[in-house]
Amino acid sequence: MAPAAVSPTQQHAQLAVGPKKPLNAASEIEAQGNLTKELADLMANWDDFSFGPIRESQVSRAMTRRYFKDLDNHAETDVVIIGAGSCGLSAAFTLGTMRPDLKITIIESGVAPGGGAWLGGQLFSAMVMRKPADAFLRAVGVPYEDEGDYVVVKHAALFTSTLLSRVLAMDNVKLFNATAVEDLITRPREEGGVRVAGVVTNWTLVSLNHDTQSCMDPNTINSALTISTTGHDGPFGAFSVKRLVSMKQLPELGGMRGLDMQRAEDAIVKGTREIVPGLIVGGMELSEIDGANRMGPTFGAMALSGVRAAQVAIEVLEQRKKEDLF
Ligand code: AHZ
Repeated sequence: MAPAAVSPTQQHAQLAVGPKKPLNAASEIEAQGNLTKELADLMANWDDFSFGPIRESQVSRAMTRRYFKDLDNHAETDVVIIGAGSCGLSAAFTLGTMRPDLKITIIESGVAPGGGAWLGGQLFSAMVMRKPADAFLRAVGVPYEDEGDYVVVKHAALFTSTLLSRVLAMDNVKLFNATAVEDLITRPREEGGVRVAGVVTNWTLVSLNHDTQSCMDPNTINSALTISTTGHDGPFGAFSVKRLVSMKQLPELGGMRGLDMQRAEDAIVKGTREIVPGLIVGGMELSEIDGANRMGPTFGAMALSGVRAAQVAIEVLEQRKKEDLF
């Protein structure tokens, strides 16, 4: 008899499959595809199968030991990237690849990194990138169809998951997701104004509840350089540039303008720069400073703004090291 928890849909699915010839021998299973022998052996012997033993505290310690070691290690970092959208991840990939000696810390407020790059426009699947951003796809290893002046990735999630997996596999990169940047660390400069010297963080769920609880103080990360890629204005978006205005380091925001693909993409890539000492801004966050157009569902500028942000970061780090400014 089927267990009570089996849903009618599941029962239906089982019936729909109909009687099938079981694949028993590991060699038969392996021959069906490119499975490893190990996995084929497992599939041929479910009766003998069981997981290795575990005690709950082992799971707890396996996670917490690593997390707190990472927090300790990344309390002082070379580069913080705020936001793991298409621009932030492209910056992380470029910087992490070019400078494996740098410690890179990504802070992403969402549980799922990737920002607006899991879908194309209007929730459609395909992602369009205008050339020459196809060079970035080849560097990361994302397949695409060539349409002449632009290329199409069959699903935006293929771009984002491939880029994310390349970034996460890097030894010099740590992603703290579900963590929001709530403020910037600043130091006064002799010439006037401030230098950004790191970020102030909190669990995003805490950040979202400051209005409902008494003060819940944040944590900090000191960084030689910060790259902000928090996207255009929204509940968390355009975070750093809005904060720079409120601390009077920027006079005002230009405000993102209407959609113009042709203009918007060049403007974002060309405008990627250090906005105040210690803070580089890339991606759609820039459109809020510069009053640049939006481009909607074409992502080449996000990838190449990330590449440029990484390049600017390397130049600034070299320059400041020479001037002994850290
Ligand atoms: O969750 C945000 C997203 O993943 C994250 N983020 C924002 N504020 C943050 C904060 N602390 C930590 N205070 C924060 N993380 O930043 C990421 C931004 O990703 P995005 O995809 O929104 O920005 P992007 O500039 O990489 O790409 C934008 C792509 C475009 S263009 C466009 C249009 O023209 O309308 N719309 C989008 C989404």
